[in-house]
Amino acid sequence: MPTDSLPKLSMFIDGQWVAPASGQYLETVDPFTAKPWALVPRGNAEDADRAIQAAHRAFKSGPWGKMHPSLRGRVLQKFADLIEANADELAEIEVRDNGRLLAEMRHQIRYVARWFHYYGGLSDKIEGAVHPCDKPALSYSRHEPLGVCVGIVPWNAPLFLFSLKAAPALAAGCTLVMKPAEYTSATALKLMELVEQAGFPNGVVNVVTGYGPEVGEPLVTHPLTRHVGFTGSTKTGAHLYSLAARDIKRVSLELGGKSPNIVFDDANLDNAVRGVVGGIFGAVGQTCIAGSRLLIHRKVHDQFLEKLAAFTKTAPIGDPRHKDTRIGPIANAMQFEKVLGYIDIARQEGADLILGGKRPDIAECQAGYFVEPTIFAGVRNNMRIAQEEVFGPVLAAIPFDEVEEAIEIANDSEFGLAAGVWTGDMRRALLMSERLEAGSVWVNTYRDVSYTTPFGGYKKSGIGRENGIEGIREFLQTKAVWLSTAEEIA
Ligand code: TXE
Repeated sequence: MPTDSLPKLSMFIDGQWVAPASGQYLETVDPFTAKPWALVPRGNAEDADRAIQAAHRAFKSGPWGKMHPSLRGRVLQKFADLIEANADELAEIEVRDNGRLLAEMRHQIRYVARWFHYYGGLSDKIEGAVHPCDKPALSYSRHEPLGVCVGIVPWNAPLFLFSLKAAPALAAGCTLVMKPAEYTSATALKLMELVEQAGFPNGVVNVVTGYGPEVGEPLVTHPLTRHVGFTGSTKTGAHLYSLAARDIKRVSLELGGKSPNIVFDDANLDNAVRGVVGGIFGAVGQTCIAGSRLLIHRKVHDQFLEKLAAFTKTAPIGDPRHKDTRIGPIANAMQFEKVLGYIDIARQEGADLILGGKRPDIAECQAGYFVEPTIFAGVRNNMRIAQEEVFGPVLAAIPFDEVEEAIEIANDSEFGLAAGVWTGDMRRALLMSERLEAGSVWVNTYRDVSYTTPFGGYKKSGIGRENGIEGIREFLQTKAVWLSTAEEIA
């Protein structure tokens, strides 16, 4: 039973702070201490309906849909300024909820503001077209907002993923109902204080909280919902896709990955080590783009693994609030158990554990959900550890001899979110970037994402693109208009 002494948070619907219809709350837990620190409203279908109705009213009869895009853009940019000004406080809350490093979150939340600056600037630059017409008519097209959009986001980067969905949807003129993950709802709710200050009309941005099937699913199936933007597991994404299909709703899905990071023998190995470590141990491996498969050219295989293990060992593990910490806890108990389970699976499959593989023997890491950075060598690409998303600090190293072999292994995955290539040969870099089946390919770098650059998956990693100009198109629909110039209709 949730402890009543903890602070109770409220949902934000139609510009009001509201309690859940159920009267029930969930505990949200600090993964460093494994102790609850706040109570989050346990929303249900009734709350979902209130939020969708509010967003629908705001779209249909409120000022948002009719506001000139330049003015909408100004609200978004004011919101961006407020996020920047409050970044430290938001970062503290984010860390308390999901255990990410405080220094990293302070930086990430300032960066999040740029999504609202960028899309605020883009809102009045969406232009239609006049078409060369083969009839006696003027035909032109205009881009119109879809209407009520639902955003369902996970716990690994709560505010960042919230913003990737919210900024383009709002800039397009849509209204929003967001549902953060049940483990990490506090920052999305805190952000609503800034929504109030920025001057969004009531109902334009709403946040409901609680479990996916209880409050998320009714948002997806609601007849007034026009778009579902989801980031999370492929399993839940596929389920929501099928629900949205019943009413032909638009979806964008940003799902799992098993991204290869490919190191050739002509690479700058020191840079590659840093890129591989950042790619899999950054955010303790809890990123959709984690470079969780390491493909190493056999000529440098042993040398590279030695360097990699030596560098990884220097990363301090511990309190995510401490400025020197590089490896914090896993975000929640469910994920902690899952990661340890995959380490067992890899051992049973016969992979060779060369680093980590357990909870660290460090006093301050005994309460929280810590797992050491873990490296398995001798992995074959058909092992589960090479095919399934672990979403934790577990790297699977696979040797290769030829370029074609590296491409074949890299593409032998149901996922296709990202890939990294480390080489000194630009012709090879170009060849690889053409042949790799991935929505993002990084050459001599890894994990770069920007508001300017489209991001999304091939294969089971998703549908649609976030960020950049492509990102706003997800929230627009095109209307063709024909004006006859004929004097007489035949
Ligand atoms: O994910 P879910 P979970 C992967 C990762 C992780 C696994 C499970 O491998 O171990 O998924 O994590 C909401 N209707 N990723 O269980 O279920 C849920 O409340 C509507 C990768 O957390 O996908 C949360 O807000 N909503 C990923 C969101 O979906 C539903 C990031 C994500 O939850 C719902 C996270 C339903 N029926 C996990 N069921 C990435 N690629 O970034 C759940 N939700």
